Amino acid sequence: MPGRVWGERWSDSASEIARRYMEVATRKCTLVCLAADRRTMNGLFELIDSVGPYIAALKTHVDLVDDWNPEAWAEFCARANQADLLIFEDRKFADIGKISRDQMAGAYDIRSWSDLVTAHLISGPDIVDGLQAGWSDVGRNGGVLLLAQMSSRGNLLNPNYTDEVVTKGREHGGVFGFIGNGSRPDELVELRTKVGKSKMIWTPGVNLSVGDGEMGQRYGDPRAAILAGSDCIIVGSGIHRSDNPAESAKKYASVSWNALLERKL
Ligand code: S5P
Repeated sequence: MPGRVWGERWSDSASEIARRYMEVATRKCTLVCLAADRRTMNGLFELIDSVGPYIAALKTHVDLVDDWNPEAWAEFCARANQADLLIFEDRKFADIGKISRDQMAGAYDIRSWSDLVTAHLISGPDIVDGLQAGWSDVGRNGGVLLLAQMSSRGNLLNPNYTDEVVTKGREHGGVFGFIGNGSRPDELVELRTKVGKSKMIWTPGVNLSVGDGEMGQRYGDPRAAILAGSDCIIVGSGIHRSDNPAESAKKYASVSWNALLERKL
């Protein structure tokens, strides 16, 4: 069934986690990853309970939760698993391989509950091996999303840098895919051409209302992002700041799913 909607992304994918994502997305008819950027554990629980059915993955910033504690976090991850969600820690690792491996442990112990993490390739390709070693240390599998583009204005990820990231990341089995700029569909089309068919592109910087966000965040149309080659829209404020997060999540789910079906035709 996922093969029918995902086409070559399914048939050419060598990543177990990418297949898991495509299966969850197909089961729930949504290509939404919620950026759960709330700063209290209660706020996070409320969010996951209301929008869980309409999203396929949950993106966290574990270090911005004011009242974080290991017990509450374990409960949060258990609820995410019950809700059939991949857990994605957007830690944006950037250090040398060995330190990145150690940073997967530490107080937050990211390796033990994350399925996906983000990394910059600025320090070189060993970071991917370091992060993969982190998961191996606890007998788990995970996937790395490399930042190939960013949605924030004035960022330094120029086209040459993007090319380097894609060239190195495309061949690495530990790379699940790339973060692309959801606010610029034309740039996404180019990114998809460079990446080819077999790896994921996930895109922040999307919102159904027009205009840009705070502090240099740029937004684009979620449907346009999927049609341009994105496999998942990462939505934060558009859901967690709305008056009715469940209704908003449902809307993003249907827009994203319909765009995927349209892309196949
Ligand atoms: O280029 C990027 C990469 C990421 S991962 N731009 C981003 O905005 N993000 C993340 O996506 C950011 O850290 C935040 O959690 C989310 C966007 O949230 P929103 O509220 O602007 O939708």
